[in-house]
Amino acid sequence: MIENNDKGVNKSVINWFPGHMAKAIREIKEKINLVDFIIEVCDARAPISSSNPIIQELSKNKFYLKILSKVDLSDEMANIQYQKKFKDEKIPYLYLDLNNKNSDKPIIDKIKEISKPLKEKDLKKGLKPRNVRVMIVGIPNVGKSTLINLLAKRKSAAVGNIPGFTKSLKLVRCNGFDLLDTPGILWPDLSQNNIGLKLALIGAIKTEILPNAELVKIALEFLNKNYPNCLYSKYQIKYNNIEEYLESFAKKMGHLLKNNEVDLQRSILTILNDFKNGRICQLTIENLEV
Ligand SMILES: Nc1nc2c(ncn2[C@@H]2O[C@H](COP(=O)(O)OP(=O)(O)OP(=O)(O)O)[C@@H](O)[C@H]2O)c(=O)[nH]1
Ligand SMILES: [Mg+2]
Repeated sequence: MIENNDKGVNKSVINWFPGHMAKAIREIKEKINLVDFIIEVCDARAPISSSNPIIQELSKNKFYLKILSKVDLSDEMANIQYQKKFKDEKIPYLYLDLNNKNSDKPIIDKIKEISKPLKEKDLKKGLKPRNVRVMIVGIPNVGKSTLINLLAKRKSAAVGNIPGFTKSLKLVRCNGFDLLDTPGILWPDLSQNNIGLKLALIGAIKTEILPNAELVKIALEFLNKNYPNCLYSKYQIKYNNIEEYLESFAKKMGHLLKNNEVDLQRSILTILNDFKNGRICQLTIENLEV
């Protein structure tokens, strides 16, 4: 039996929106008038669902760049489709692996290109162009702090593979830019288009509050439908149904309890971790249907 923590996939029951996020949004709103430029970091595996409508609203009247992080974990064919969409919609974007130290140059070039009018305005007034003030925003765990460190070329911001790692706003100065790191923020209603589930599967929501038994079923069915060869080559178990799969998985991995019964909770967490850390295959989950 899969133990269900009785949260099911009834998304309204899950508290996606902990108190510290409301506080973070307040702080971001307070500081937004001080910045010229918003970089929204989204996850390339969910390029639409990982974009926060609150940020879209706040970015109006600011220079804006969308960075799709974790390109190394995403489906290359899907990336091409979404790049076309962003291009058609005239949304400035970059697809990047933020852990690659060479990713800094395209970002710096793009910020300079987009914020050129600001520099020209200063020069016209006979002033020395001031630092471009950039606020880095996005949902939790997408790589905002990683991006700051990449641009600053030092560990200025704390990075961790746990959503909600950054707790408060932090200013980092680096050549020509003032960068403001912010805590990851979600929005209160994630129920539409399975957004909450997608964000949970890519690691933007704390595992502890999730209905993991339901999520693993959704993850395996999604993989079996969209990336069946990857799923099979990763674990070499044929997918028929969730109960059988988890049972075989636990036995194969030696996930056993003291009484030799299978430890399904351990198997569930292993699969969900492999999924979110890109260890099963490069994938894009925007078209998730449940
Ligand atoms: N594979 C891969 N991992 C990345 C990339 N960018 C960030 N990460 C990893 O994602 C995890 C989260 O990175 P952070 O920079 O702490 O994310 P954040 O957006 O600041 O997260 P919060 O502060 O919780 O909102 C870390 O383990 C990073 O190494 C990327 O482009 N590719
Ligand atoms: Mg952070």
